[in-house]
Amino acid sequence: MTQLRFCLGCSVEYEKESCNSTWCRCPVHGIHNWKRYRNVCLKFFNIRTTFQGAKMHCRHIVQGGDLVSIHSAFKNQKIVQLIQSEAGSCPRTWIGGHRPFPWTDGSCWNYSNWAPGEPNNYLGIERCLELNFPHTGLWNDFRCCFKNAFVCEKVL
Ligand SMILES: [Ca+2]
Repeated sequence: MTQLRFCLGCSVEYEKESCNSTWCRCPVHGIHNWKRYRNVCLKFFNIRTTFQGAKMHCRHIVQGGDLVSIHSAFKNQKIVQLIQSEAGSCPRTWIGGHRPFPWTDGSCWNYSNWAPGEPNNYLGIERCLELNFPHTGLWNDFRCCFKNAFVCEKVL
């Protein structure tokens, strides 16, 4: 059963109640080994770089690319699953949130999965959003200059 979740002023997020654990091939010409999740193509980069470096990489590697934005618990779970399958672990990973937390791709902020006590903006310098800290699947605001792995997304 498919549920439509609308977000005013932003794109429509399609959610599915049941989870198919297999990934579809991404149909975008010129990018290889990207995974498809509903209407987006995803790629985990197990390369440690700054938030800005990660964002620029996503934008340069494919037209319309950006750091991934997450709008549901289901998608959060899929991203964690992607990272685990590619890395064999759950490293700290940049996703496309930047204080005051609209997503870098311009989509609306309608979901979050902050770790307890986060976002704490520790020392007033935590402006970027990482996944998998302090535990798998949870979010933390952190220093943008820290070097993390990252996940890119391209909307189809
Ligand atoms: Ca924090």
